[in-house]
Amino acid sequence: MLIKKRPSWAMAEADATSEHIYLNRREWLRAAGFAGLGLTTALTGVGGFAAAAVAAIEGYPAPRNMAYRLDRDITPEDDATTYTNFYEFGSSKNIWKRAQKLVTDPWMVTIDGLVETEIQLDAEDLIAKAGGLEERLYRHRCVEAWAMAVPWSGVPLANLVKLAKPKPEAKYLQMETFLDPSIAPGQKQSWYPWPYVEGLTLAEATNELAFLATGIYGKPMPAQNGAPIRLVTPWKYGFKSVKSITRFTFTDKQPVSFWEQLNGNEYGFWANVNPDVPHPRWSQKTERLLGSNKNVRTQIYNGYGEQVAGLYDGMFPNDGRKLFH
Ligand SMILES: Nc1nc2c(c(=O)[nH]1)N[C@H]1C(S)=C(S)[C@@H](COP(=O)(O)O)O[C@H]1N2
Ligand SMILES: [Mo]
Repeated sequence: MLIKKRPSWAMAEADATSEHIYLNRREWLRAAGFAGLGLTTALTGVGGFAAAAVAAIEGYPAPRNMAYRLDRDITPEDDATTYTNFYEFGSSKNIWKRAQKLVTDPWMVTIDGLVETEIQLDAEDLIAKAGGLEERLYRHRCVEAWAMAVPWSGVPLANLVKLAKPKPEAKYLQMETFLDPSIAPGQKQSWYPWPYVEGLTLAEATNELAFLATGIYGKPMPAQNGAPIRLVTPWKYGFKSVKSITRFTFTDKQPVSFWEQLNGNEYGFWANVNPDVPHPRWSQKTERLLGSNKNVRTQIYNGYGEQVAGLYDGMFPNDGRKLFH
């Protein structure tokens, strides 16, 4: 999970934006008080680790992990925070004002299912225990063929998996959004299978790219982008990146996601980005960049094949499309 080398799509040192703190991985581990410790050691040594992590989580902007950079400009903040998909607040892109009703502090999170001990804790404690914040630049590709590139702050999802101590039978991690129709008008629309649910295999959840984001653009996450914690899986279509998570359930059954329940022919479990597998109703060859509205070619696994292609070796040899629709 730690970074070995710069992936092929990452650019040289001086790209991306200016105002953020640039630290390499070793420097930020030192800044977070982990110098000389493997992360595993840090996670198990609860006392000293917790203190260091709390100190690290306090400051936005979080130190940028330079292993995750971009080959394109960062999307203007205004575009990424006002053009959002959050069906709990309505099916249009323009729900950001309505989403401000979401109260995200305190925010109780449950970790349950096939784990050694089920736990409930506040999102803040969870993030502190999961290692403190870092910032990563990731591309994001919605299945609707728009795309953005944003700086997320958060922790690797693998750290939560480690904390949760899943039992050997656990094969999947299911994640669930809050359910409260009194603040989220979309949830009064009973034809949707609320709450929003998504899932990953444990191999995917512990891949280095899978990220639990708590912030964006160097600040705490705005409600409309999925405060206080949301998933980010940049090699998959955006709908996998479930927002405002309240429950992480370890299970031996493949989760059936919100969109899969609604229309399994269009939105499958895997949903890996592939320009050569069209959505049943439109092409996935290109994507429109929020902000500039330029169209660029879509890349397999959204350009993250080096990190994730190995997860899928030998699966569906006669029907590779299953991984991508
Ligand atoms: N709970 C929840 N999570 C969600 C959605 C949603 O409607 N509800 N929309 C998904 C879709 S389709 C996309 S593209 C991304 C959008 O993230 P953004 O609005 O922060 O760009 O969130 C995903 N996570
Ligand atoms: Mo999406």
